[in-house]
Amino acid sequence: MPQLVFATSNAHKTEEVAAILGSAWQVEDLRAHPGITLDEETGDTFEANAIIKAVSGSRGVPGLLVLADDSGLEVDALGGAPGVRSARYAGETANAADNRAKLKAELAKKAMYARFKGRFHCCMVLARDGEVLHISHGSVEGRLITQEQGEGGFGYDSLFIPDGFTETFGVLPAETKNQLSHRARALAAMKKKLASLR
Ligand code: ITT
Repeated sequence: MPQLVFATSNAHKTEEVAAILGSAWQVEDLRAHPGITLDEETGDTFEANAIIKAVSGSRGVPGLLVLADDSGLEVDALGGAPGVRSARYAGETANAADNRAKLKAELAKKAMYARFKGRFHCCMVLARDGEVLHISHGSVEGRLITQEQGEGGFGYDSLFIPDGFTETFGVLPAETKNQLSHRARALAAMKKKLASLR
C-alpha cells in the first residue's frame, strides 16, 4: 500500500481520512513521524494554513507524499466565526468542550435568529519535498443547535445538523458523516491527483 503522511495532531481527523480513503492508502499521521515539526499556523485562511502544514511537514519526510487539512466551522450569524480560529475559539489552550461552550454562549447572544445557518469547510493540501502538488476544498452546509446532541465525532459535531438530516454529526453514524462531510468532499476533489501518484 502506498504511504500517505497526514500532517495532523488531531487523531479524529486521521481516523476519518483513513476511513474515507479505505485500503488505497496507508495513512500515517504525526504519531508515526515524531521527527516532523510543523510551522505555526499564521494564515488568515484555511488554504494558507493548510499550505503551511503540508509544506513544512513535507520537509521533514523527504520523498514522501504529505497531506494536510485545515478546517473549521463558519456560522453566518457570527459573521463567519469561529472560522480559521475554530480550534482556538475559546483561547489558545482551549479544548473542544471549551470551544463548544463558547459557541453556545455566542449563539445565545443572537437569539433573534430563528435558525443558525453554517457550514464546515475543509482545505486539503498535498505536498512533497516542500512543493505544493494539489489544493482542494470541500464544505457541508447545515445549521447549529444550542443543545449538544450525541457523543460521536469530535469538535463541534454535537452542535451541527447537516442539511437534509434531523440529527447532528454527533448522533449520525461515522459512515454517514464520512460520505458527506467537508473532509470527504475535499478528499473527493483530490482523488484524481492522488490516484495519479500511487
Ligand atoms: P491539526 O492542525 O493538527 O490538523 P486541529 O484540530 O488543530 O489539528 P485545525 O487547525 O484545522 O486542526 O482546526 C480544526 C478545528 O475545526 C477542529 O479542532 C474543530 O474544532 C473544528 N472542526 C474541523 N473539522 C471538524 C469536524 O469534522 N467536526 C467537528 N469539528 C471540526
